[in-house]
Amino acid sequence: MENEPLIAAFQAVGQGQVFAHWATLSGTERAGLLAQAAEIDLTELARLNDTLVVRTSAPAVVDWSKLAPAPCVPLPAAGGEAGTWAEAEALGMAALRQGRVAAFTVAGGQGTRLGFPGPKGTFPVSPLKQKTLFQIFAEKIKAAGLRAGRPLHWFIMTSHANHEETEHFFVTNKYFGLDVSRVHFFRQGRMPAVDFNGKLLLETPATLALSPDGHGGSLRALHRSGALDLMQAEGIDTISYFQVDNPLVRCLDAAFIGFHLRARSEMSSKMVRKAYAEEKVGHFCQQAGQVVVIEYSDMPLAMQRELEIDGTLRFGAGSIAIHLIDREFARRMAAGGPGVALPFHRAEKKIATIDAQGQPVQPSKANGVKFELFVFDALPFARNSIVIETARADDFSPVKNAEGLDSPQSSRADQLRQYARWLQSVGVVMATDPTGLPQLSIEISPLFGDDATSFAERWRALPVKPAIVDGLYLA
Ligand code: UD2
Repeated sequence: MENEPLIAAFQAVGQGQVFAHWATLSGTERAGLLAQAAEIDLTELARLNDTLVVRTSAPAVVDWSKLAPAPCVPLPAAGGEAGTWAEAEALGMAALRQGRVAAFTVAGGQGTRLGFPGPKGTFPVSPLKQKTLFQIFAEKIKAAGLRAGRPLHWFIMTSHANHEETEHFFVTNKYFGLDVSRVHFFRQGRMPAVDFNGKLLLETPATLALSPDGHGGSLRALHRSGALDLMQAEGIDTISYFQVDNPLVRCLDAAFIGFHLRARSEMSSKMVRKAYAEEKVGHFCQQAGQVVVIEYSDMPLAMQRELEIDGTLRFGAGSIAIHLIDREFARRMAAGGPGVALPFHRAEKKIATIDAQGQPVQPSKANGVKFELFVFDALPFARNSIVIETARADDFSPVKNAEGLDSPQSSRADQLRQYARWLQSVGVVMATDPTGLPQLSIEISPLFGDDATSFAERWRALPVKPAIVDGLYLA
């Protein structure tokens, strides 16, 4: 054991406990543990322990007095110029027709809050047909491709824990009718977890406790997996980034793409007006001339509650984790280098580990720290970053919790409300409650219409209009 230089290196920095059960391990187990240990950058770990775990050096602080709300392009309904939006839409549509834009879903999260054991994208969410999140995105991407006159590419980031299951799900479902050669999966990276003293935790006597490196790990995973090179070879220069938990997302939104390209932005974002001050979304702010997102957990509550003269929230631009990312910007961020690295964040978690005897321990409260990268931390590095407004009802209703806010029930209701609005906009009389929720259970496939305009076109073209009854499915 002493002859193994890697073990000596771990012992030298006080992490020798990783090899505490070495004597009991088989040859294969030893090789596996050494391979995992070799993945760990001990210098980086020491820095993270210093800044985020035992906090011997002060963490970077925001100068709150200099923080301002970020400028945003308002929707036409909120004072934006309808002509500019139409121009942006035409520009974005042209880029889609040229095949310059790919959809990108980050699906490496563990979905712990939802309490669903499988990959989150395989969770059924649509009101009638119980389509999964992945199927809804697949159909939206297919619809966008049909509109663009060419099939579009879709990149999906998985984690070590859900990669095989995710791929298998697509195979079983025949890729939901998408061109197989245009659906690409790749795994995100992993980071080790530590206890509150900065000691690396073991998951079993022969394996470290490793966890996904956060959605910000997507930039380096895009690079490492060869996805960026593939995009370049395919003439894709713009990545349409969204989270796996949001069935309402407009996966490839032409107007958003148009604004992004026109501004020559390297990374753009969509925002919704926060529904209430304490809503759990990040805030788009401006700091030293750059767009930054300050998480709800980091911004003082008093600031979250600050009002403008007109009574609206001052920091009211909420981040819904929808971005457009320039391919070469992603490459630059992935390469890192002095001053361009994303910072790690500290997440206190319950981490399955073992005791001194090697027996499994399932903690009932947080017993350690995981390190995560956030994709929005790339914003301050991006040139010409812009933020545009989107209508929450047409872009955002995530499934995060088993019940209550952002749950399967709330998202189902939001999908039904959207169908009702689309039907009402073409003159169908449909009873709803005061929140716009119809009493009927219906569903509109993205392949029939994936926004109000495409829905209206298709509806008007129907020679015979269907009766609006419970169980109606428009496909
Ligand atoms: C995120 C944002 C929040 C708001 C909200 C909108 C952060 C810290 N906060 O909150 O500001 O925009 O979303 O819904 O991001 N994921 C991976 N790999 C990982 C971790 C996460 O792929 O290692 C994916 C995950 O599958 C999901 C997404 O990232 O699609 C969001 O992850 P989350 O559920 O941790 O984010 P949340 O709800 O805390």
